[in-house]
Amino acid sequence: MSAPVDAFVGLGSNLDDPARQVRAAFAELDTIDATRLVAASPLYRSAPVGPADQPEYVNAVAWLHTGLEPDPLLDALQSIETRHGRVRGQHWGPRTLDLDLLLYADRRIDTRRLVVPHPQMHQRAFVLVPLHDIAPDTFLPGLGPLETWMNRVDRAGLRADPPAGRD
Ligand code: ROI
Repeated sequence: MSAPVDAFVGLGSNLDDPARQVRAAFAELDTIDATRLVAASPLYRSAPVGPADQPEYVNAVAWLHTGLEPDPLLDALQSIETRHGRVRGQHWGPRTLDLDLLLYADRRIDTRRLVVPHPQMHQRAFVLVPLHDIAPDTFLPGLGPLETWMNRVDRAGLRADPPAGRD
């Protein structure tokens, strides 16, 4: 095991009480071996990217400190997905829980299994906005400051869950 590093995970669900899936997943991320949940972003409702004939998503981002290397961390994420009843079906289809490794330390990784930074993260408001909530100074290796992408991304279709301004 190596010295702990920062890693960021994108959470998404659009089946079987999505907000419950995402909240439970935060707690499970904190139980991964040699890994601690540093921060959990607010939850957002987002219109589906990809096929439109599926329910809207709940999305969020988790900040982890982990002593695991990327591959064992990915194994742990996939086992949490499986426990949530994730079935790999239609490409870009609905899912009970999706856990994407977005960022791992300041590394760029490109293997058969894993591409980090996550290839579409800089174009997706449902990733950028919750990431910015918990870690605004983040730098995306090979892509530049998070702030730059925040200013470019289209936020239509994304809204806070629960909506702000009510208590
Ligand atoms: N769309 C939204 N809004 N949120 C997601 O998490 C998400 N995940 C996916 C696809 C199907 C691409 N669309 C999504 O995997």
